[in-house]
Amino acid sequence: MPAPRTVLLTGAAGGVGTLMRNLLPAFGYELRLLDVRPIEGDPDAVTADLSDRAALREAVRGVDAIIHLAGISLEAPFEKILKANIEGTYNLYEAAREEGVARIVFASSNHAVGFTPRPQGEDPLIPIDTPRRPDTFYGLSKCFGEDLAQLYWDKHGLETVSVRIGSCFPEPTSVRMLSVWMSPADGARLFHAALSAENVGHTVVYGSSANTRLWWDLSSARALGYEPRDDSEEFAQKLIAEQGELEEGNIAHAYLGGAFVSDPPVWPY
Ligand code: NAI
Ligand code: 15L
Repeated sequence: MPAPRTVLLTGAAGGVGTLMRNLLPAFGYELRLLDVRPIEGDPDAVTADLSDRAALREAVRGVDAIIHLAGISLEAPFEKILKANIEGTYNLYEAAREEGVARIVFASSNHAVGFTPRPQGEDPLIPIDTPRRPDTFYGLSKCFGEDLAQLYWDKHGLETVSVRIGSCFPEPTSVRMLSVWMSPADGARLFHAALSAENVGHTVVYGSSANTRLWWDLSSARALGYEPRDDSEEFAQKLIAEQGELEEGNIAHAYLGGAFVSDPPVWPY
């Protein structure tokens, strides 16, 4: 695939979308923005819902690749997840297939494997092929997205990098996030690697910085050319002083997905 230049960024009004629309142009991308919410300051941004197939088809026409962030980003009633994350992602893949888009970078989540026990002590890092264990309907929708990506690669030759993002915020805000944080700058580096690596087929990677307290194996991301530069450790002392270390007996500290495993999920994650 020739290096992509024009990229559709769905979910561009959201937290990660706002960070990425500021950071990705420095890598040489021309971004087309889409969200169900209007985006101030960009008169060309597409305001459309993922249920609007005609609008999606028009939005993807002529782009080289898509970064798909749009959808519900936390746990929600199944009916809402079904519409936005499951049917919405299907609608986007169909539009991409119909318009011949070569590659999608899909914002999957650590919550696709959220019920995986977190490594303790000398335990090995969690491999990328660990069995999926969603912790929520939200995580289940990310499992669907990853499977949809595999199907569209196998059947239609549409490539995807599924990025199981940890926590992408300007700073980690919990002790758990010291392990799963992806700095915005590393996020942009990873999305760039996912857009520009050759012959990715369907590749699944964890999305985080090179954190001292990392829980998972970043080698499939590094194989794309991703070289993380940040480490959450600079925030450790302050967060541990405020919140204490992760306790073994606390269910919200026992699994990769943090408090998403409890019913209902409770902050802090
Ligand atoms: P967010 O909730 O801030 O942004 C999501 C955006 O999608 C919003 O602007 C919203 O208006 C838009 N959207 C929702 N439903 C839509 C629909 N039906 N049609 C069109 N647009 C719609 O979420 P955030 O944090 O920016 O996350 C972006 C993506 O990355 C999400 O898919 C999320 O699941 C995933 N992710 C984020 C993580 C993080 O740490 N922020 C961690 C793991 C995954
Ligand atoms: C996610 O998948 C969410 O979209 C995000 O808001 C965070 O909660 C993140 O996971 C996390 O696990 O911290």
